[in-house]
Amino acid sequence: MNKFFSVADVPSLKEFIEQAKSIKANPYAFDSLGKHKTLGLIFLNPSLRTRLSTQKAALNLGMNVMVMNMGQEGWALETQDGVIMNGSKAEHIREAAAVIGEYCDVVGLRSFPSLKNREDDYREDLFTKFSEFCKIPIISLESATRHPLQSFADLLTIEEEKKVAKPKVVLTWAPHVKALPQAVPNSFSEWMCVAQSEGMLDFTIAHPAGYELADEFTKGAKIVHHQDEALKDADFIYVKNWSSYRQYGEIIEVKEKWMLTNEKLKPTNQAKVMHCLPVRRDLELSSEILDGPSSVVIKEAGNRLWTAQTVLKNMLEGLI
Ligand code: AN0
Ligand code: CP
Repeated sequence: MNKFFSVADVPSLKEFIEQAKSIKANPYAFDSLGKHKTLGLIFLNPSLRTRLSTQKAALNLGMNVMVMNMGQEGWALETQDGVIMNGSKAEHIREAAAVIGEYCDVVGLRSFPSLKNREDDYREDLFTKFSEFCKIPIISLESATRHPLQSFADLLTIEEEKKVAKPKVVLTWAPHVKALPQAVPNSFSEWMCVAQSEGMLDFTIAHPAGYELADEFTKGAKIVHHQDEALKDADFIYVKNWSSYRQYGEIIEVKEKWMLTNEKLKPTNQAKVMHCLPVRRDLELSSEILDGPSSVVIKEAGNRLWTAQTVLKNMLEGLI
């Protein structure tokens, strides 16, 4: 494996889940696999979970890790070709990525979308260019359109927590004050659609009109505009805000109340509630749910470690 960018890079979802479970049961089984190998983690945006879980996963495999908050501490990067660099950008991505490739064996990159130009964001320009110029295996730590390490941990959490063979999984939109990327819901939906096609679960998306995700991520999902209808008999509810894809990056006013409460959980099948975090309490998700027995958000965040370790292990095996 030399690229982990989407579910398409995973040879078998079920096999990957089994590997993650086995690593979780025996975290140090491969603690020499990464000896003398260096992971570089490059962040253009903030992070708590992705940064710490990926770093810890690498340490469990015996790797060295270097972390750089490039958005704050690095030179401002020029990403376009053919420009005379007489403005504020001090370094071109061609040199910066190539140099990182000289120091590291594997690299992880986080780069959020601009939410201004849909075509540019969805072309994944930065990720594609970085990958081309660094010439080493690359892991997405959340790109403009996807967050695969998160989705993998989400699927592991569902597999561990499910009480029926084929649980009903619902992704529901939630309110927010800021315009957030579609990366997390795109990616979650993409992974759930593959899991559904392999008979692992049933997948429904609920969002207000105007918050449709791009079709390429939702193939096979049941999509409804009424949250109550979606929540009925749900086994898992995945809560997330995202800004509009159609009216790109905009927040469209929603009159109905979409924040999940204990009252809304009543018609579900004692659903477990998930969120990738960070979450804004009592805006996106009620504190009564976050502090109550339905929430699995901390376990879900904990699982980020085992899924990151699974991805790194597969990459290291490809380097030998
Ligand atoms: C980011 C997002 O929604 O993509 C990161 C989530 C992991 N969230 C925020 O910016 C609050
Ligand atoms: N869920 C997640 O990716 O969290 P961070 O943004 O803190 O890494």
